[in-house]
Amino acid sequence: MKIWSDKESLSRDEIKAIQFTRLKETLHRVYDKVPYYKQMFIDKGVHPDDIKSLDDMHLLPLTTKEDLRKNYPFGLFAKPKNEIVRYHASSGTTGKPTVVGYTKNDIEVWTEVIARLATMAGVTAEDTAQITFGFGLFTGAFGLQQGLERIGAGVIPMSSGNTQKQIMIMQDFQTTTLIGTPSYALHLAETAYDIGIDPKKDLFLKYGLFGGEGSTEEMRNKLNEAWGIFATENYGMSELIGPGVAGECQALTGMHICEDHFIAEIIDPETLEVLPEGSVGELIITPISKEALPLIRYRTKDITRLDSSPCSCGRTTTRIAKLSGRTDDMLIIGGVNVFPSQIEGVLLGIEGIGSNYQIRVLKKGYLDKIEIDVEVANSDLLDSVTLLDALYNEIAHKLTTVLGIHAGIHLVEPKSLTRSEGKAKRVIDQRNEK
Ligand code: DLL
Repeated sequence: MKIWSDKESLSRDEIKAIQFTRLKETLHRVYDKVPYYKQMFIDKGVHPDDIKSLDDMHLLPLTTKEDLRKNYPFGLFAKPKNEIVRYHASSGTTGKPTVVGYTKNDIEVWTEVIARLATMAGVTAEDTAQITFGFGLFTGAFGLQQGLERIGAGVIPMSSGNTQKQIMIMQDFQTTTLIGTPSYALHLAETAYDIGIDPKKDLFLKYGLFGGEGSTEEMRNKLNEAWGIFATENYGMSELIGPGVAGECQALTGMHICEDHFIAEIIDPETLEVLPEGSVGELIITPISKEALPLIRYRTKDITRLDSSPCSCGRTTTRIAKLSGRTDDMLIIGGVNVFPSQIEGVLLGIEGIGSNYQIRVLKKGYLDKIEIDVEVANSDLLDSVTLLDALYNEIAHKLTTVLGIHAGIHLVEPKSLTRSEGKAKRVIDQRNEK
């Protein structure tokens, strides 16, 4: 399997040397060009010159989304407007979005890292890639497009929505690579079957490159099964670059980080202490080649662990394990901490259940409670009390034994829950509703 860049298979010492040089440049850039950062460094009692090795990174301040919000829209930019060639923004659920900017060189780096991820996933110049992320302020679509074109793949910029038309184009253009969120990819597959197209027989898909939202191994299995593809996932975030921070190779041993452009750490989200490799905690990323919007030790709120053991693909870069959730989406149900991803893992592993579910969090007295609407795979099941009972009991039993939680379960008709065309909203918080 081809490796796109020789930067992906350097020795650990070589990678660290590049990281240190670029980190120092980045520290000076923010200190000299971004007054807000200079003040953060002063408040923390640290100067760029105090950082003598990567091991000193813990001395540096952490950056949060709140810092970006306070500086809306361009306050953290380290380059003047005439050097910014692109803007994107992440859709904040409340208030103003988080704005990010790119210089020409930032776009070049972005293109390069996506070229690496696409190559890792198996895509080549022979492939035709259909992008179902929305083209717009969201970073997903543009990011993938640039990198896929760089490796010579043919890009179909479908954008999101128009689900039936997506299938028609997929068939007529002989799309081999599907790009989007895992939840939308499943919705697309469902629509294909509905209109009488069997993706495995009637389409030409080989690869699925998914990202932008969490998904479990069970979800990967469903995607592979529905489409007859080899699904990989990739990770990124608007503030850090967009997609392109890390991606899975075909060995599926975690997502290889483009470490000559990003330094990853794991911290304990409570104490903020850096944790040793292998520990589960919050992912902190420092982009080290960004010109327009350099960020120092950015708190992603994503929960995972790092692994730099060798990978059979030949890349030597550290890998991010599949995310277990975000620090802000953890639910506490009857005193038990649970992530929506764990609930998904249980549900999608049960036969007879469709791929869609909705978790509602409610308040019962002083306690939080969850109710889960779960689609059955086949509506005939809803006519048989015995089968329904058996399915209900299996879900309840697994949620209790595997996760230790009790949940209200409602088995509902196939395709009755709302589908998303981008990132699925799996949890609805009804705690403050009267
Ligand atoms: O979602 C960037 C992206 C687009 C990545 C397309 C991959 C593909 P944001 O909208 O800023 O950027 O959302 C970033 O999405 O902090 C994670 O919580 C989540 N996320 C992204 N990729 C994954 C993944 C883009 N592979 C937020 N697994 C991140 C789990 C993911 N969560």
